Amino acid sequence: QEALAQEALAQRVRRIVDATPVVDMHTHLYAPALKELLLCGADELMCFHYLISESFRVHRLPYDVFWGMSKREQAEVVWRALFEQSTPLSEAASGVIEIAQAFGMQPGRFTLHDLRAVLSDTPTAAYIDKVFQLAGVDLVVMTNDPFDRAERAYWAQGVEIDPKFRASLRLDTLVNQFADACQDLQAQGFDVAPDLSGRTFAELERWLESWVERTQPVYVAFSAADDLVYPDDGVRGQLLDKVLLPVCRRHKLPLSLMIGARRRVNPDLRLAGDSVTQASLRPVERLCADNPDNKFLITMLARENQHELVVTARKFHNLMPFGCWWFVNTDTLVEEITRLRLELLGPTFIPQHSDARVLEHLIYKWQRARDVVARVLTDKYGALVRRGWAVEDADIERDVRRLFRDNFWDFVQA
Ligand code: RAT
Ligand code: ZN
Repeated sequence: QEALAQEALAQRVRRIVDATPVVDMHTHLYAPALKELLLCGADELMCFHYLISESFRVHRLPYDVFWGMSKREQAEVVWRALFEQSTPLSEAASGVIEIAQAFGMQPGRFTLHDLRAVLSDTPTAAYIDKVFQLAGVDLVVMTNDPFDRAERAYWAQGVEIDPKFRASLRLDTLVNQFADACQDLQAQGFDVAPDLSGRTFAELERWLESWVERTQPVYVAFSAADDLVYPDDGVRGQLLDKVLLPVCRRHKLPLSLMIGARRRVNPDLRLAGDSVTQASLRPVERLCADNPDNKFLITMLARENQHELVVTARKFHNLMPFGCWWFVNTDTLVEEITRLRLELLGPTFIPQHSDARVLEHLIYKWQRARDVVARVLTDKYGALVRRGWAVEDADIERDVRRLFRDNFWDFVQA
């Protein structure tokens, strides 16, 4: 009897989770107006840096040999290593199988050639719509870097952005490599100095305001390793206090911090060469406490930081934990983190973002996120029912909408 009731509950939850469209609040996808920056198709999928790093453990090619190949050849090397010489068991490799299945590939075995045939390597409007629909996503947030020349050129032309794509301003170069940022800004005619003297702060504000105006972002972001300090009278602290936080306050924009990425631990792997580190939550605590009129979206890369992040969110309502990022975006850890968050915060967090770099990633990343969220919610609702609390479909709908979209939008608009 009880098993039957639990099964019926599981089906109700699954139906609602599947039917609720997602707002994907952090991706590396670009609106089609930004042309070649929007990646899709089989070869791009194979050249995803998560798969590249896994493939090196199998093919063991010298780095320069691999990087000297064309994208098509690299894709073939990765395919051979991970799908022919190995069973695609990892999170990223098995994701490719889910994408193929969503596109109607015959179950069984398929080749890279077959995959190239079912996926498109041109992101036409119809193809984008199809992928969004298969993924159950209706809006994605891009990661827009004002220091990326290719991207900057498009924004300078005054491109028209498809409303399914919203911008976020990613300021890693400004905050983490200020000397480089300064050179670039000087070349663009801003009167800034690496020692922050003279008109630097006013000019940085003018620059940031122009990007807010141009891109209409939903938040401003940067990533850090374990070196974030706050309060901080160094360069980063002053940039925060005198430029980023005031501009965010003025436009009611959250500041998103992605903490725990130790960059270029193996530079030979390029994008795939970054690693993880635990970080202190003290600076986040002080940021939230000292800047009550700012809002902070926080994700952390280390598994060890997840509990402390959730506890910090209990203390500060201007902190919104989001996503299970990169190395914690695995079936096991997403489940653990989602349970932890639900048990300590109720449905007041953002369980996942996709971090999609290739359009079709949306499909498997959200399929996986839905699987876990449905599993955890079914378990928690089942316990409530057994304890004598009725759970209606309308309750489930409200909770899932919050988790997949409203918590983000309400926070952005607050
Ligand atoms: O997960 C990733 O794709 C990483 O390469 C990073 O880009 C990370 O998500 C980031 O936004 O820094
Ligand atoms: Zn990312």
